[in-house]
Amino acid sequence: MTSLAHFEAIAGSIKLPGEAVIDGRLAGSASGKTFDNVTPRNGRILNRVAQCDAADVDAAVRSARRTFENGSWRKLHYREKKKILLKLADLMERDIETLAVLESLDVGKPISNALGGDVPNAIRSLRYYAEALDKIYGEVGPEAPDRFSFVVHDPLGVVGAIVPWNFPLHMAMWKVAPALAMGNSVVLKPAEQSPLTALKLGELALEAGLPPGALNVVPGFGTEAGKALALHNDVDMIAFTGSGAVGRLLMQYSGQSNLKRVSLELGGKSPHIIFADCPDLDRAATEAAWGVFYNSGQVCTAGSRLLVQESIADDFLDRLIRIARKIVAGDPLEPSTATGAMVNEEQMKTALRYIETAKREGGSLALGGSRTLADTGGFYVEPTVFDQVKPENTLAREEVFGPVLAVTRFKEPDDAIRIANDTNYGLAAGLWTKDISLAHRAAREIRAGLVWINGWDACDITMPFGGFKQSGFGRDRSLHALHKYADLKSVSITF
Ligand code: TXE
Repeated sequence: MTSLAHFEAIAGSIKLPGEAVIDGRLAGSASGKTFDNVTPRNGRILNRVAQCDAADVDAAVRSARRTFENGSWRKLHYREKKKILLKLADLMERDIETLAVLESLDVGKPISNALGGDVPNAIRSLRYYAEALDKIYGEVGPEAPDRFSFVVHDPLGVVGAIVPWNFPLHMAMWKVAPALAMGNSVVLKPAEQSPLTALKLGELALEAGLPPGALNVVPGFGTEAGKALALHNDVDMIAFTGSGAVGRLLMQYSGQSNLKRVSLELGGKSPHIIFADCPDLDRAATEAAWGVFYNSGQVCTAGSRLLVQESIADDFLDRLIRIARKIVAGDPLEPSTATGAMVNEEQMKTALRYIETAKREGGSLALGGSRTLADTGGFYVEPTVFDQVKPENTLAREEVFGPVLAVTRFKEPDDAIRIANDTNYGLAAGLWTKDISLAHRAAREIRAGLVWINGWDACDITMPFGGFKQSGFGRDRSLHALHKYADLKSVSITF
């Protein structure tokens, strides 16, 4: 069953989604324009997708607003809301292989990751918020002799979700599920590199019985569809995952339009610290390797800065490189493939440029460093490790978003904490030590939204996810994310 032929057969038989989902209907863009959707697997065009612009976005926002105002979703009994969202999760489960193949083709990620990670994680997120929506209580204010006061969570209205291409379905679900669970209507703008699973999600939502307009999906370019959504005067919030550059624009668009709320999950340059008393060097080396090479390094929490204490550095690097050598790039649809392609030619070229810069700045290339599988026409880069990277070097400061690890050696624990914090970012950090005091002290002193001790990427839907500093603000995941999609209303009854 789980062979390349099996997944190629699925890929060959699926009707690839290419139409927007607006007001409960599938439709091309109003202008009739489409864009080529290319697979990084081999650089070929997969299909043509509706190129939505301001007119389509406006139609989607109007529909979302109508649905919000008429209450067909917002005022639905919580039992019904829950039933529909859980039905959607069941339909995703039914179509799990299709969704996984779409994700693998669109992004170039190994099918084993899509099938074992992206899609089940998205389903889990949806179920979590579906199950949570009838457990949200308001508050009762302090008792007063002449007044009864209470606080309720009111949905915001129309939420625009602008999402990236590295985990397209999963990132979409982190925003769509809590926003819908709170009673909002949503307009989802997938990344132009990876629109397929979002479009399929829009179709499945209709099949599940979500009222027309509750979830609209407008594929298109950031500068057209994304900008129009973020500038729209009838959108109450933009929930975003993507680059810092676009995050800055979104805050400007908010100021230029209706002061809509903005939540930003931006990138990182996350430090992964190995102290000399690391409890398990092999496990730490495995997690340090996968922590940066998973999804070809295209992960906002990638542990792209390895800080290793000098006394164990040579030994640790040997172990890490032995593991990394086995992470060989291959066909994304082949079930045994360890790592796939980068999302497009541009991202590949960016990674290769950073590799050249690191060489120029004196980094010592310990593994990889080149494009691979070029004969396929796809966009593959070898897992790459640079030793002797100085904290001030470009590779230690800028997000590559590719399979490139910068290794820096440190002497004392305090040096590691200082170097870890010497960045504009603050998304994730990891550290390995047996010393419980050091673990707690470092976790407290490191300025990051996620700190993992003795295990990288201890991610779970129940724990908030988001950044400090220029990694953004606002949280995905957990009940905190639900509250992000609501305003607090204070109601007082005077006797
Ligand atoms: O991101 P963009 P790109 C980082 C990573 C990567 C870099 C560039 O470092 O190398 O960003 O990737 C939409 N108004 N991350 O260029 O442009 C766009 O259509 C409104 C980190 O792909 O930020 C897409 O849907 N929307 C990251 C989304 O923004 C606009 C994940 C993200 O694209 C827009 C991705 C505009 N003017 C990239 N311009 C993470 N935090 O995980 C673009 N978009």
